[in-house]
Amino acid sequence: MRRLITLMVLALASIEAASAAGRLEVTGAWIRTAPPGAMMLAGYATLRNTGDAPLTVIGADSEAFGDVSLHESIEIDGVARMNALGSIEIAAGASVVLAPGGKHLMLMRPKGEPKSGGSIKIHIAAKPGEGTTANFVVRDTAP
Ligand SMILES: [Cu+2]
Repeated sequence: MRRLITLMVLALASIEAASAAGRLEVTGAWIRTAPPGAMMLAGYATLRNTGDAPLTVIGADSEAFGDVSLHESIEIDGVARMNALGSIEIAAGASVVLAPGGKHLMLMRPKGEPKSGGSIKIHIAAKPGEGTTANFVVRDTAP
């Protein structure tokens, strides 16, 4: 009986952890292919806050890249530039789209060559909770 109760407590604890982690939903995740030897790629996805409280995306990381950061493309006087973003706020129930020409994941120093049709795991960190790991499909063009 004691063993059963212990198992139930463990089960409840893991449901709790899953709901905190599950508040960030990542869909349509993809990485644009780059010429061989490129040291910089970009990742895109729709980030949705399925929770009932605001969520802050605070960064990202992947074993496939030396560094992953949050970026935004902007145009100033007709010149395209990129800014690093410290974080991205997502209101309860809202989505933020990472797309070409806008916000994106800057993927630096790939370890190996991302090939079209392959997929790469990227962890997106968010608070509260632990964020989510998603499979990013490597593609030549936008889906
Ligand atoms: Cu960038």
